[in-house]
Amino acid sequence: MPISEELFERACRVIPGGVNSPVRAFRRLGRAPFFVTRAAGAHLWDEDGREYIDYVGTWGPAILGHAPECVISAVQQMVPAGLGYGIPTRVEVDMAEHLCRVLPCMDKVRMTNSGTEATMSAVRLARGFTGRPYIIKFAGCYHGHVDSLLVSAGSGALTHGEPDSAGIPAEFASLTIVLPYNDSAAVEQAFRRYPGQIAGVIVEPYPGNAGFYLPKPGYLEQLREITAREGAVLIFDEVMTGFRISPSGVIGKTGITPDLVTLGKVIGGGLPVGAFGGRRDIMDCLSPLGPVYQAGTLSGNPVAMAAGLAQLRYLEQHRCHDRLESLGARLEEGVRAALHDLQLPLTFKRSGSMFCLFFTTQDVFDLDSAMTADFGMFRRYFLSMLDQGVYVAPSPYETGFLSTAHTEADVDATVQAMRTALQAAKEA
Ligand code: KE4
Repeated sequence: MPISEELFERACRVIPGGVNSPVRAFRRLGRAPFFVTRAAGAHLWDEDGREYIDYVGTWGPAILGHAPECVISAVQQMVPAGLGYGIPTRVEVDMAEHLCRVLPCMDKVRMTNSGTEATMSAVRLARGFTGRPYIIKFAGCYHGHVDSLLVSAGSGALTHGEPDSAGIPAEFASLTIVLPYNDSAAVEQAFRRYPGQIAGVIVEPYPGNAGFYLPKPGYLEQLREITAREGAVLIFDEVMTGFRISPSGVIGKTGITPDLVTLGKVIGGGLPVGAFGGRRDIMDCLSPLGPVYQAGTLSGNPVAMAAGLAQLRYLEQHRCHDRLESLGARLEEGVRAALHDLQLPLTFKRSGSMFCLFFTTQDVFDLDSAMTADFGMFRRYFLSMLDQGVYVAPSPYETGFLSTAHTEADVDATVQAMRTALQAAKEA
């Protein structure tokens, strides 16, 4: 028996589903997940010695590839001084100043230990700042496993058919208004229906948890205009897109300024980090200054800060986003040529280093259109890619990520593998 399968059997006896996060389980793919032993650059190695080109990248953090030298050495320098103190440190100030400099909408920022903590805190802050009860989110957008936001959620919840998790009382969910993404009329209607009662709107500005797709022209601008007019807090959840879509995320790419932004993944360099920040008048409602309580034993952990800051500084100093765009364009060109040659008009979406191949011929711009994808075809494609040594996200409702560690040879080999995998998926 392969070592990964042995490990998975052991894992399933002591960890629910054998995994510490559901989307890792390969549940609907008909095989056990592989267990990784080592990762470097754009490549992974599993317990059975197999090597993979990696397009999951720890679900986003590995923008420089795995174990980049700049992050490793920053951690090695920090660790001898201690692993954490629960006392303020210089590196937390350095991180906060970096984030506030790069993201002009961020007057102040608070660190957390995950994206979930960041979105949970941002939503509580919006309610505390406005004194209003309701929050708008969008179907298919995933903001972590926050009770009030696990309603029509994406990512693993969608993959496993639990977009509305058990364990969340209807009373909690009743204060969450779920609307279709890319439909500003629906947002206008919600504000007419709940005048003066909506605390905020939280949105993945470029959604990456029902596959990856993009806002229609003007949509984000309309969200900004409506929330400003209505006095509601606009929260951009850039946990996935922050520092990836551009040097300053979707905010930098679009020039739209939300009131709050949530971050994670890239800003931790691979270690557990999240953050939320924005307008001073809103952020100053947080304890110990104001009445909105939020806390975390390991928030701003110096080792995690050192890792994240090293990655952010490297990104800024080495114009990495030009490289990511160049690799992304090469991948897109190869994919579109393959789809053309195979007479498979499947939908492909990309922005920079984020991309998704949808197993549908319909255009994709919201959850309903993303759900027209054929899961069986995806499964055959995924298994063939894995057999060929290419690891793409084990769900059609996730985003693919390139890193600066991917090479042209990696991309070309991936496109070649896709041709084989698509042929297999098509013929079954
Ligand atoms: P975490 O709590 O998983 O650090 O972050 C939650 C989160 C918040 N907002 C957005 C836009 C996110 O994409 C996420 C987490 N992303 C998923 C991948 N689609 C994490 C993977 C997992 O759940 O294992």
